Amino acid sequence: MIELYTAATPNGWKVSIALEELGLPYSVRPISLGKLEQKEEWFLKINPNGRIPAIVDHDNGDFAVFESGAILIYLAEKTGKLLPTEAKARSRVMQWLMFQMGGVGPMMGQANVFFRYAPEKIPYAIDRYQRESRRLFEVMERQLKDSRYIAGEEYSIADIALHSWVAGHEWSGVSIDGLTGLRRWLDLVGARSAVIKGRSVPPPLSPEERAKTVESAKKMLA
Ligand SMILES: N[C@@H](CCC(=O)N[C@@H](CS)C(=O)NCC(=O)O)C(=O)O
Repeated sequence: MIELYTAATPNGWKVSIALEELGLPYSVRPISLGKLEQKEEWFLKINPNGRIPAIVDHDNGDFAVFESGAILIYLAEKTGKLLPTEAKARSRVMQWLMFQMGGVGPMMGQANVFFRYAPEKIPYAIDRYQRESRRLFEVMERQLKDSRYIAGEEYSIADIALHSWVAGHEWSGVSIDGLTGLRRWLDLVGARSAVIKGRSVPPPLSPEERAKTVESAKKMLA
C-alpha cells in the first residue's frame, strides 16, 4: 500500500490523480498546511523540503519519494503506465513534465503569491508572473492545436502535471481567452473520472479551514 501525504493543492492533486488513474491502492494522510505540519520533524524525514506532496511505498521497503514530478515518474515506472518506454515518446513526455515542473508550476505559484497572498500589492511582480504564465499557456496552445494530449496522442503523466496547475488559471488571475486548443484539452482531461476523483483528495477545506490556511500562508510569506 502507498501512503500519500498531501493537501488540496495543485501539486498534491497530481499524485492523487495519478494514483486514481493507475488504480493503485493508497491511503491518504492529509497534511495541514495551516498548522505548518509540513515543517514538523517527522515529516522532514519523509520530505526534507518540508512541502507536500510525498509518498511512502510500503510495498517497496517503505521507500519515500518527494517532489511531485519524481513521484509521477516513480508511479509510472512502478506500473508501466502513463509513460511510454519507446525512447523518443518517453523523452517527449519528460520534456513537457519538466516544462511544468520548471515553468508553469513556479510561475503560477508566484502569480498566486503576489496576486493573492502578499501583504503588499506589487504591480510589477503581479504582472511579471501573470504574463510569464500566460506566455507558457501560449506555448502549450501551439502544441495542443495539433496534438490531442500535451506530449502526443497518448495521455501521460505530463498531462496530469500540467492540468493540475492550468485548471486553476482563474485563481492565478491568468486568462486563457483565445487559447482554443488549451480550452479543449482542459475540458478533455478535466472530464476523466480519475481527475475528478483525484481533485477531491483530500476533501476540500471548510471555509474556516481555508481562511486559516490563507492566513498562515500570508504570515509565512510576510
Ligand atoms: N516542487 C515541489 C513543490 C511543492 C510545493 O510547493 N508544495 C506546496 C503546496 S502546492 C506546499 O507544500 N506549500 C507549503 C509550504 O511551502 O510550506 C513539488 O512539485 O512537489
